[in-house]
Amino acid sequence: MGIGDIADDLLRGLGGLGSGLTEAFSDPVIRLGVTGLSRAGKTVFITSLVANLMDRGRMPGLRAAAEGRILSAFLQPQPDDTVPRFDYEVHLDELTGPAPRWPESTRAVSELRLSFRLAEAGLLGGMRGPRTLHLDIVDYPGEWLLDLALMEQDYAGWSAEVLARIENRAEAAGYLAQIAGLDAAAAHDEMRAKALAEGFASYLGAARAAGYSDCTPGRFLLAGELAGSPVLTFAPLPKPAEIPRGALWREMERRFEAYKAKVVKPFFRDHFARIDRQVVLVDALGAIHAGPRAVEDMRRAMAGILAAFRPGRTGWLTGLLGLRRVERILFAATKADHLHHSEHAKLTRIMAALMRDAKDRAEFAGAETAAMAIASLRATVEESVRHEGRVLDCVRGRLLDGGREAAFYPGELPDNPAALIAPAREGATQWLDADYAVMAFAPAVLKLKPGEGPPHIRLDRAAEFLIGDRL
Ligand SMILES: Nc1nc2c(ncn2[C@@H]2O[C@H](COP(=O)(O)OP(=O)(O)O)[C@@H](O)[C@H]2O)c(=O)[nH]1
Ligand SMILES: [Mg+2]
Repeated sequence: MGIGDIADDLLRGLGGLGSGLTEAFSDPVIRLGVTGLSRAGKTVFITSLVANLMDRGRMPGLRAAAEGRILSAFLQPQPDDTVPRFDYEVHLDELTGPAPRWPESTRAVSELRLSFRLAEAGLLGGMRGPRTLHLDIVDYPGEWLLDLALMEQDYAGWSAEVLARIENRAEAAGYLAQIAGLDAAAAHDEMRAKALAEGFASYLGAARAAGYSDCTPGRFLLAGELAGSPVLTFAPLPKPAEIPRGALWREMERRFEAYKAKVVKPFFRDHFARIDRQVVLVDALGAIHAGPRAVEDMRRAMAGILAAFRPGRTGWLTGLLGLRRVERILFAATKADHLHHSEHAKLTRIMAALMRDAKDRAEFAGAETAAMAIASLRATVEESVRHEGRVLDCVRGRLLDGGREAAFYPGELPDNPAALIAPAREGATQWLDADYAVMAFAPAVLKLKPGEGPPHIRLDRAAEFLIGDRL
C-alpha cells in the first residue's frame, strides 16, 4: 500500500465528519475482485454485470435497483494508472453485436471503475441528496491466486509434491519421460533447463484442458511479458543425493525462489491486498463433465483459494495485509444456462457442498461466503422434448461448432452432491452410473429493449450478495 492509499483511506474515514473535504476524496470505493481459472467465465461475467448495472431492467434481485435507488451508473477512468483497463466496450460489442461471439481469452490483470449515483433510503434520503459510490472491478487469473501455496514451500518440497501428484496423470507422461533418468546433480545447462520448463508447461496446458484446476505455477500458462525469462524457466525435479555447486538442481531452486519473490509476491501486494469483495467463478459443469479427478482437483483448488482469504493466515501474507480482510466471497458455478432450470438447484447444492468441504479443509472462518449457480450471458432457451415416451428437459441454442440450432439434453445431476464428491474424493477415475455431457453454445443473437441489459441467470442475486449492502 502506498502513501497515497493510506492518505486516501484516512480521508475516507473522515468523510462522514463533513470536514469540508471535496467530494471526490471522500466518495467510498468498493474493490471487487473477479477471479477463476482461465475459461471459467471472468470476461463474460464482468461485461454482462457492468452492462446490467448500467441498464437495470433485468436486475430485480438487486434490491437497490428494484427500489429505484440507483439513479445512474456510469463508467469512469479507473484510479490505477499502471493497470490495463478492462476492455468493456469491445467485449460488449463481441457479445451483443449482430454476429455475437465469445471474447478472446484474456491473460492478465485488468480493471474498470463503475460509479453509482445513489438515492439515500428512508428519511435521510430527502435530507441528504444523492451520494456516489465507486465500484472498482479487478479481473485477475485464478492461477495466480493458487500460486499462494508456493509461498510456503521450498523447491524441494514443491518438486516432491508436484511429482507425486502427476505420477498417474496421462497428461504428464511426456514430462515424466523427460525427467526419467535425468541427473539433477549434473552441471546446469540452459538448453536443458529450457526444454524441461517447456515440457512442464505443456503438461500444465494439457492438464488444464483436461479439466484439472491445480495448474501452478500460474504464469507458466499465462506468461505474458515474462515468457522466456529465467523466472519461468524451471520445473520440478527429483532431488539428487548430492548437490554440487553449479548443478542443474541448484539453478532451478534459485529460479523457483525468484518466481516467488518477483512474480507471486508483487501480485499479492499490488492487487490482492486491496480487495474488499471477491467472486470466484468456477466451471463446475466442465469439471463434472471431465470426471471425478477433475472434481476432486477443483475441490482442492477451492480450498487453496479460501486459504488466501483466511484471516488467521500465517507468515508474509499477514505482514502484507495486516488486519485488512475480504468481507464477502461468492463461489459461482458459471454457464448454468447449459442446464434446464429444473437442474439449477442441484448445481447450487453441488457448489455449496464443495465450498463447505473447502472451508473445512482451509479451516476457513471470517468472510461471509455464498455459493450460487449463474449464467452471465444466457445463450440458450429451455425446451421440453419427447423422447421414447419420456419428456426430457432440454436447452436449445446455436452450436458453437457450425452455428446450427440444436436442443440438447445434458443429463441429470444427482440430488445428493455426495454422489459426485465422495467418489471423486475416493479417487474414482470415472463416474459409475452417469455421463454428464456439456455442449459448446455460441452466444445468442439479442434484441435488447431500451433499459435492458443482456439476458443472464441470477446475475442480480450475485450482485446483491457482493455489493447490495453498500448500495
Ligand atoms: N453458455 C455460456 N457460456 C459461457 C458463459 N460465460 C462464459 N461462457 C463460456 O466460457 C468461455 C470462457 O469465458 P471467458 O469469460 O472468456 O473466461 P475467462 O477466461 O475466465 O475470462 C466463453 O468463451 C464461453 O464459451 C455463460 O454465461 N453461458
Ligand atoms: Mg478473461
